[in-house]
Amino acid sequence: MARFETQVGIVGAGPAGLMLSHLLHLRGIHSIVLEAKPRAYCEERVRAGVLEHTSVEMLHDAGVGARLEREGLRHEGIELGLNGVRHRISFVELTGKYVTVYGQQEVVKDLIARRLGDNGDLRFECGEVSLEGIESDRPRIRVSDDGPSDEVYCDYIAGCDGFHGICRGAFPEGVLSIYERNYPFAWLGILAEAAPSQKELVYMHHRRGFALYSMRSPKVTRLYLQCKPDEDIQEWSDDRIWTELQTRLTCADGWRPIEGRVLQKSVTGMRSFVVEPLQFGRLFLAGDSAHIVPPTGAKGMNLALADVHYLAMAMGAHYETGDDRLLEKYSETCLRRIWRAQRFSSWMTSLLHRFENEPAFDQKRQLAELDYVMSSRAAATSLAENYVGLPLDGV
Ligand code: RFL
Ligand code: PHB
Repeated sequence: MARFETQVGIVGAGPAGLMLSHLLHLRGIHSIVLEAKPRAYCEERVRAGVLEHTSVEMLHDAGVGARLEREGLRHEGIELGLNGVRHRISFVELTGKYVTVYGQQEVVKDLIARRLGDNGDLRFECGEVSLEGIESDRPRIRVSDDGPSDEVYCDYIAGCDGFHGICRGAFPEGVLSIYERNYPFAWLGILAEAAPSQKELVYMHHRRGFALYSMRSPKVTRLYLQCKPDEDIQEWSDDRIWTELQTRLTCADGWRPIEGRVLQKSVTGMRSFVVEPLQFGRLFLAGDSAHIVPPTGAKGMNLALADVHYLAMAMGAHYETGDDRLLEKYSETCLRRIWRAQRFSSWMTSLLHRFENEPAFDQKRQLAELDYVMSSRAAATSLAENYVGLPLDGV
């Protein structure tokens, strides 16, 4: 059995764990990151694509924004569509801000490269992890591989291990309150080798179900279709996917996505989920380990980055001045932003998806809501302000 010492033990090398490790390093705080999967898996997993204005600034300020600056696609608005008619919402005009399309795996690659460049301690394929002594002032992470287990002694543990991780489960029974909602649909997503046929994202409400047109680069598009929650991907040939995408996305003015080779396809469930509080003893949760939003508002990765921004600041105050007030308020500070993002994400989801078996009244109300957002500057400004991201100082 080997014994390691660090200030902060971080479980998970997704955007939350890696960014936390980097932000702590900038403050002179040592961390060890324990990741179950291989490095290549973390760097290739296709997930989020939209970075809020706030997240872009955070990455720049932390000195990890150079490639993002060069390769990220600046989007000054989005289009909302209703049965083939599009309406543009201009973020720049309504808020003075914009978002950047840059794949989550690119953020992860940049952070891994930077941590390793700074001699950071990242342990991929770490084996099975369990937590001990989170109520003591020297909690431990036990790591068991084939041989005898290792122990990582820490001042604090950060649970950045995503929704299916183990850290949330390490809270004693009865401490956590769970708030959740499941949706009666999922997203079938594809990555296609096809040039974007227009510059901005299109969120389309269609009578056959929601569709989203997005992209990753000047050569790769990313598209999603609302589907059944238990949809079998095997039943979706590439032809069937393209036909359905064209049916839902083709617009009255002739715009349609360009087709290309399907590089990857998957089905993602939709859920809203929050646990409270985010901290118990010396264990702090951040990112998807504490909350999930449906992807319609493009908030998940951004929330993960905001959590660790607050956590690094709070740990910084502890080590620099011995002031623990920010650590004590960590959960409350994050939850305010998390609930605002939950509100926005569930609102965008209910605005744009088709809810089968919904009373005719609610279907009419939904169409009136879309009409309102597409025709009122006040309503469009509210959408834009939330989409580009609320300022971090204002929580
Ligand atoms: P992650 O990225 O899930 O990383 C957690 C890491 O922890 C590891 N792990 C463990 N390691 C050690 N021991 C264990 N026992 C472990 N258990 C797990 C995992 O291997 C993994 O490497 O969580 P994190 O860092 O909190 O980041 C959250 C984001 O990944 C997530 O919120 C976003 O991807 C959500 N999301 C979107 N967010 C956006 O901000 N904008 C978007 O446009 C957007 N689109 C999306 C999305 C998520 C999607 N899917 C697939 C869920 C689109 C989709 C389709
Ligand atoms: C994506 O490009 O993957 C994406 C974009 C916007 C969303 C969700 C996902 O709301």
